[in-house]
Amino acid sequence: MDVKAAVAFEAGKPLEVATVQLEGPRAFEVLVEVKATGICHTDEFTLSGADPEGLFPAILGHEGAGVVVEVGEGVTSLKPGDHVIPLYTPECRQCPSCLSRKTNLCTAIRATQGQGLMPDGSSRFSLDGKPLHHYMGCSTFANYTVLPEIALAKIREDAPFDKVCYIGCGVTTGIGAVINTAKVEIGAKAVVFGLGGIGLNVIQGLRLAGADMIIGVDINNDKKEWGERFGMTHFVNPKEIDGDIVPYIVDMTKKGADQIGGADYTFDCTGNVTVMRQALECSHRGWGVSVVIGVAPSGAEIATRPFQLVTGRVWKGTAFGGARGRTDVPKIVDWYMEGKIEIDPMITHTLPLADINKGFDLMHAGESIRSVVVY
Ligand code: NAD
Ligand code: AHE
Ligand code: ZN
Repeated sequence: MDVKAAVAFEAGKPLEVATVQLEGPRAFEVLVEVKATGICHTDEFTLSGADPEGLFPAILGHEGAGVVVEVGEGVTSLKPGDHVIPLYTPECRQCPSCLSRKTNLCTAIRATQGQGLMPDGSSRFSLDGKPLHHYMGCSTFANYTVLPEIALAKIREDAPFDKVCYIGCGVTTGIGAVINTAKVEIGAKAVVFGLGGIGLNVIQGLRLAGADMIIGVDINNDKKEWGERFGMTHFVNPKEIDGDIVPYIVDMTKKGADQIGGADYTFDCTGNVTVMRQALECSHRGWGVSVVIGVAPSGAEIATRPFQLVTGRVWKGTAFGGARGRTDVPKIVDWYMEGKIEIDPMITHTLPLADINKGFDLMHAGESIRSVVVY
């Protein structure tokens, strides 16, 4: 069938909206009509050419929501008409990783997903007979896409697509990093570096978890009001303080008898490896946990003095907030529908597919939190 897609032909070039061809679902695959998709910084990261796994030409997008149109042979858990959220971290419930119960990083289809292909090693998308790569197993910058059954979370039908698409990445990543990865407890002191589409969800996750002190750090002062809107208690612009941010934050967190200082939990939501080091080093001696969420460019590496770890700080990372998509995503949709978490105010811009590049421009300019394309 012919579908409308924003194609990434080359790294560093704007997307081009085109009619491309999509093959129907093969065994254990599902054809989905995408109703809405968010634009995440990771789409920009791959489009920029900084992603070692970036492949071109490709149909990017991994933060969608839509409706099942057709199911391939052998599909048992979904039927036409079901409302779904695509999962770049699938949940097969059978691979050693899923069965370990220690990680959400299902390995069933990761190898082909990283090659921009469906699990059988082929692409469903093409243009003029030449294959186009899938992206993160989702390719939501197209109004129809094909995904493996294990990469779709079935969600309730009254949830608005143009809001819950954000649960496909940003919301789940931010809230999940707090709840699943850091396991933040009531009364904790936390620092969030980077108050964009992910960082603000970390902040609302910290509010949900009952953190006492939530320090937000961003180089853009406009983010102060945004952070406060979701529960941030203190704001720091590293460009506006004297000296290094690490002792500055350690000082801020000193309280009563605890004159060592440092946060119980810190989160990097920037993808900047210098910031990742600062986040680790301003966590508390003996027990501080620092979670890397940001995705760093090809070749970038993190560094710290091993003494930072010897003295009890823990450096962790999280993908998709540690969430098991088919199990957890429908619950997060319920939290949104029940008013336990907020999404609407973070969706600052809604665009038609024809204007998708404006969404990237708004992100570059720091003017959006999330732009959502509605088909
Ligand atoms: P965004 O562009 O919306 O926000 C980034 C924020 O970081 C901006 O507010 C920016 O001003 C701030 N910032 C940049 N440099 C900074 C610095 N040196 N110090 C402090 N603040 C700084 O991006 P986003 O969509 O929120 O994504 C954030 C990061 O998370 C990206 O690297 C993205 O690729 C990554 N990500 C990871 C996962 C995961 O599963 N691990 C999921 C989604 C996104
Ligand atoms: N391909 C990159 C890494 C990109 C990356 O880390 N992706 C995150 C999700 S970001 C969503 O916005 C992720 O889930 N990683 C786990 C995985 O299996 O991809 C690289 O550096 O090679
Ligand atoms: Zn994302």
